[in-house]
Amino acid sequence: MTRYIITSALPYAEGMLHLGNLVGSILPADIYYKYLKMKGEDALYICGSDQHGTPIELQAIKKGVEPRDLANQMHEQIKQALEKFECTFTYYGKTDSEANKATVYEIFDALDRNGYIIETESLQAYCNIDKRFLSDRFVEGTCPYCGFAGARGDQCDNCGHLLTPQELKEPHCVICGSKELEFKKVKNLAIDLKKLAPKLKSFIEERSKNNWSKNSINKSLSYISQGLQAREITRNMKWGFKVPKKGFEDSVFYVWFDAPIGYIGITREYSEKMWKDYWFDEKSRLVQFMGKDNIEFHTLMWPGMLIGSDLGYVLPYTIKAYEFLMSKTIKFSKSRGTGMNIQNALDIMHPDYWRFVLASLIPETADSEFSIPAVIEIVNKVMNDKIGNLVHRVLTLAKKVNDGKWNVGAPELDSKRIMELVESYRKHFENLEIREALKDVVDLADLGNMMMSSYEPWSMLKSGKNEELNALLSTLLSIVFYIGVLLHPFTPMASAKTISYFGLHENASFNMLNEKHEFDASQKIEPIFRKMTDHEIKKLEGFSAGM
Ligand code: B3M
Ligand code: ZN
Repeated sequence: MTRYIITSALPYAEGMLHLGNLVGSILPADIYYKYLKMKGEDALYICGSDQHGTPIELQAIKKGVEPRDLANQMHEQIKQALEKFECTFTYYGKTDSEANKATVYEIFDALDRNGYIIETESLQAYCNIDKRFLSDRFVEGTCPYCGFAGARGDQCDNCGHLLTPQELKEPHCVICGSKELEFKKVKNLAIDLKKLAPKLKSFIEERSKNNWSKNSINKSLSYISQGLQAREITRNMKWGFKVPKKGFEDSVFYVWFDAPIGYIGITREYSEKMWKDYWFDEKSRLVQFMGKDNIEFHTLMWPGMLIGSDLGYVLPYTIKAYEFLMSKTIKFSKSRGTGMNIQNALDIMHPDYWRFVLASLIPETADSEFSIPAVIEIVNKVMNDKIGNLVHRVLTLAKKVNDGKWNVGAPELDSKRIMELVESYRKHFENLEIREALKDVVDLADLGNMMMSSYEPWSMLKSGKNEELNALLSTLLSIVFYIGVLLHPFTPMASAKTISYFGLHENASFNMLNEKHEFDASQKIEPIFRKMTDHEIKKLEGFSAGM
């Protein structure tokens, strides 16, 4: 049986996540993982906190605490919030663990042994006011490629180009704002991506057939054709894993070296016993979800590390990168720590609602716009009017007719159109088109609603057309049952509630579709979704941009 390792980009443990972090990697990964489990696949969902890096060190300095304490504390908060969001990680670990450290050292040693680690001499920014070296992210300036004024020293958020601080025009220190920067010579270790380029090129050409998002293929190939350069993997900082090499005792590994290895380290932390079964099986499918700003690290640097180490780790099978969720009307920014974060979102509505809303807005191929009217529309018109009402009306009617005795779940009896939609849902999931898969569920509800309005079961009941009514209701009940099962990856609670009316009290699975289930008429029929209340809308509006 094929083993799956599903990962989503590891969020920095520097602040509470916002909805963009969720929609751009964790949520689609979680939805896909739930789908795989519904199919009965052998899958792990691995995520966790990216705890190293300078933003955390800096925050700790400002607060006068140890970076490790701060990162662990944030880790707990983020983990809890994500669990409340009904994310079912196999394990949500952290990069600052002994298991990860051991893995980082093994991979580093192997890379060094195999001749892929080279020494570089470069200039590092030193702030004469703060009297410290500044990591790339702590230098900002104007991007030499697109002219964007707020470009960071590692990457331009506007055009996506990777940068070095020296390339920036008008560089300044982010801590104190001064331009009193000096670039001093420092020694670092780098991974020789230039030497790895031919292997990386074939890796991308071959593996990208497995449903990679277009942006990840295009970006990676374009970087390769521009010519890869050695990429530094050490930093002149204190917070991080110490570099185990003579002459580098004062350096730590660069956060982007130990963070992707964290996927392995976290699995190893989860289970010493089975991590190797997944990571060293060449048939394992490593499916990685991330935002588009993380592409290059995952398609070049990370596979470069794995290929160069030659230790037998499985390489990424699918790289799925998303565009961004934007909002003109609602504030959310993690780096600035303002606006609505996922904790705030949970204070407004049950996670099922957010999961559905966000899944409808997953920026699959272009940035998508998140707005207050869009949220209200999806909850009221789609979740409540289309799905919730249908489920409620059909179940209520089923209780009244036939003494509430019904059997559902025999596909041979169901209409072609229903089965087509279920097939389309599976196909979309197999192609990682998650937003489209949700649309299939909505289409199924549309089908049910159309049958309701064209055949009017209530008037059949009044006029005593029992046979027709029974046939109609039996199909409608099937539709409701399928909706209940297929909703599971998106809205686990509404799914559980819906299938509980058919006597099922475990997570939905595709197997359930092949068996007959008796309708449980003893339960009180309650709505699975409802409209947003004025109070909820008011709370949401509290996060309007400009407030
Ligand atoms: N922490 C960046 C981010 O949170 C980074 C991802 C690491 S994935 C190995 O967007
Ligand atoms: Zn400064």
